[in-house]
Amino acid sequence: MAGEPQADCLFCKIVKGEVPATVVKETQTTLAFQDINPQAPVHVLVIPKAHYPDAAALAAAEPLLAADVLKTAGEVALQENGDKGFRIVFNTGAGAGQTVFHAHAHVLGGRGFNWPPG
Ligand code: IU
Repeated sequence: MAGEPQADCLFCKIVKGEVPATVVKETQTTLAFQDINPQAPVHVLVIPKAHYPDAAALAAAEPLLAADVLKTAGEVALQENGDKGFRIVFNTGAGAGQTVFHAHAHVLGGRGFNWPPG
């Protein structure tokens, strides 16, 4: 069923505490933890605790939960990087570079970013 934990999902295992992660913020509906392979001085992943395969599926099924993810992302950016600005990235689909198919926001900060993105 939509939103249910998936046995083979790495981020569901992090939510359940079966795989360790460096958690920087937790809310009732979201979890934020350090990316294991950081691409910037600040690189935090924000996920809904419920399982949706990507951000678009999450927003379509549970728009308020998608908003929770964005809210937590903004709070984490402020917590980790002050008011210096940040980038939120949702890689959506393998063709766009998504490798973990549990919706997640990359919160990136602490350096400059190019536009258009690479
Ligand atoms: P992507 O947008 O699906 O490519 O992002 C997946 C991210 O998950 C990527 O930045 C990885 O470094 C990160 N990650 C992680 O933090 N811990 C892990 O055990 C694995 C991937 I596998």
